[in-house]
Formats: sequence, C-alpha cells, structure tokens
Amino acid sequence: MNPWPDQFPLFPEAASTVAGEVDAIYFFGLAVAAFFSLLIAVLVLWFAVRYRRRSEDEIGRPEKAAVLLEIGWSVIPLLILMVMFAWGAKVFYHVRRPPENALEYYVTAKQWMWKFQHPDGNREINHLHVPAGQAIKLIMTSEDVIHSFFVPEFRVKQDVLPGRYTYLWFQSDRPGRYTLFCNEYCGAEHSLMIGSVTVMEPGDYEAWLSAKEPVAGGQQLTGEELFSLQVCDTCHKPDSAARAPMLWGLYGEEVAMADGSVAIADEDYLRESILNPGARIVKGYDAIMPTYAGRLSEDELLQLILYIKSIGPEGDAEVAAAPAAETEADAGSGDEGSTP
Ligand code: HEC
Ligand SMILES: [Cu+2]
Repeated sequence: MNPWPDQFPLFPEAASTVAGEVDAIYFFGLAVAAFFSLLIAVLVLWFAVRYRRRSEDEIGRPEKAAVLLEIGWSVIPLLILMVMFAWGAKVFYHVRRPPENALEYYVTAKQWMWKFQHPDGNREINHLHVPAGQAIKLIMTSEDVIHSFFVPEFRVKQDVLPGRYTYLWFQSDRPGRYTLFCNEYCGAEHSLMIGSVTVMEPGDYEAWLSAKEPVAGGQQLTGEELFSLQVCDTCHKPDSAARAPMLWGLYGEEVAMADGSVAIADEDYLRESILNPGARIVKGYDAIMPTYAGRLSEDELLQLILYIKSIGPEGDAEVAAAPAAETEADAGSGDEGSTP
C-alpha cells in the first residue's frame, strides 16, 4: 500500500497476533467515514449549484415528504453501525482476554521508569525481553500516578493504575525490538518514560535468560523471606488453619466470605487481603489480621502475592486439600515442615 515504508512510514509495523484485526476494523471505520464525508461534500456542492436562487424574487417550492429516502438514510447507517459494533465487540473480546496458557510477567510503573519481572523471577528495567510465538500476559500496577503501557507495533494499550492491578496480553511472532511508550501524561519526565519490548526466538530467549546478570539493586527480598519477616507465618501456617486460613493452593480458588458473598482469589483479592484485611473477612475467622498498608512497597507486595501464588499448584484440589485433613488433629503443633 505504501511504496516508501522507510522514508515515509504511515503506520507502525504490525507485530502482534491482534494487530491485523485491529487494523482491519480501523481501516473499515476510516473507509466509511471517508465515503460519507465525500458523499456529503459532493451533495452539498451539487445542491448549492443545482437549486440556487435564479432570480431576485424567486419563492421556494413547498417540501414533499420522501418517505423511502427518509427510511433509506436511517436504516442504511444503522446497519453499517451495527456491523461496526458487532465486529468491534469481537475484536475487543479477543484483545482483552488473555489466553489460558499465557506466560505471566509483572510490571511496576513509577515516575519515570518501567520495572519488569519475568515468570522465573528475573528482573529488568525499561527493556523487557519476551519469547516469540507465546502469549504474554502482563500484570501491572503503579507506585505513584497513572501511567499507560503502549506498544504501537502490538496495537495494545492499557492504563497502569496505583492501588490495583490491570492486565494486558499480546503475542508476537516477529522477533525484533519494539518501542514502549508511557501513554498517560505522568509528570515532568513523562516524555522520557520510554522503553522497549524485545521479542526473541524461544531458544535465544532461554539463552539470554540464563546468561543474564541479576539486575543491579537486586537485594530485593523474596516473597518467602518477606512472609516470615512480616510475621505472616505466625498466623498463616502451612499445616494449620486454626488461627488464619491456610494460603496453600488459595490462588484462583473461590473463597466464602463471612457476609455470604464469594470472592475469587485473584491478584486484586490477595492485594486487598493484605492491605485492607477488614474489607472482606473470610468465613469462619475473626478480623485479627493487621493491615499492611504503608508497610510494604509495591515490589514487596508483588513478591508476597507471587509467593502465595506459587505455594500449591492452582486447581489441584487433592494436593491442596491434603494438609487440610490433618489440621484438626494437630492444630497448634507449631511450625514444623516448610511450605513447599
Ligand atoms: C495476626 C494474624 C495474622 C497475620 C500476622 C497475618 N494474617 Fe493474613 N489473615 C489472618 C486472618 C485471621 C485471616 C482471615 C480473616 C480475614 O479475612 O481477615 C487472614 C486472611 C488473609 C488472606 C485471605 C485468605 C483467604 O483464604 O482468602 C490473605 C491472602 C492473607 N491473610 C495474607 C497475609 C499476609 C501476606 C500476611 C503477612 C504480610 C498476613 N496475612 C499476616 C490473620 C493474619
Ligand atoms: Cu508514565
């Protein structure tokens, strides 16, 4: 379509699996808008000439209702808009719903940088590396103001908000380096909050990961260390649910609340449970958990949530239930055995 893509780039490269779909609907909307703009402009000019006043004292003719015309210009646009709606909804669902098998990466934005954590715990700043041919899910939060994660080549964009997690997914089958922008004005150096996403062949990615030096400032405590440092483990024991619910296998499960409602233990639920434990009380327990708001950084909170996600295979009810069977028998037997 464009004969000089290098000298005169009209459009960013389409480098993700949804880019084609997004472009198609965009061009459809553009074509409809162009067609009607042109049609209306031509009619305005033509009518102005054709029905112009020809003599000083000419009087206009009375209007006749053109019923068919009226129906036509109501129904045809309606049909076109319904096509846009249905098509747009389909693309929207695809773009918004991460596939089940997506790899999970964590993103923390702050003025004015991006911090990333790989599924294996590796960390990066501003420059994210991911494997090609694999769905990548980002779980994002902000330490300060609203930022926005935008990679034009992937045609995906999502606000990154303080105080909660937002999600974004993409899959790129084209190795290369793509620019990451912060797309929400976030302060003096907003325009410098630029990074990159490098898509690598899976083999190269593995090699890159294993050769990678731990990021500077890597004295970050692990979730497991924080769990005992913050004395979570004095109440949440791996083998007893007497004082507090066991967190083993909790992630992704449904949790019954004291008020009769049911919560899904996703990232936002875990976050709320830690920062604002009084908001929803787990059925059968007293509200004795202290709040950790202001005592944990976003990073520490993330590590704790990752740790809770890692203990107990999700959805594996047999394994998750096994330690629970012994709880009544030896509640209070202290903390023997480490959390797997
Ligand atoms: C003083 C004891 C105590 C401490 C310390 C404590 N908790 Fe809790 N926690 C509880 C109790 C009791 C509940 C259930 C009642 C409720 O929902 O508040 C709970 C609930 C939770 C839940 C929701 C569990 C579920 O089954 O839905 C999570 C997650 C959690 N705590 C994580 C933590 C983390 C992480 C720490 C440390 C940073 C911590 N807790 C420290 C007592 C404690
Ligand atoms: Cu920003």
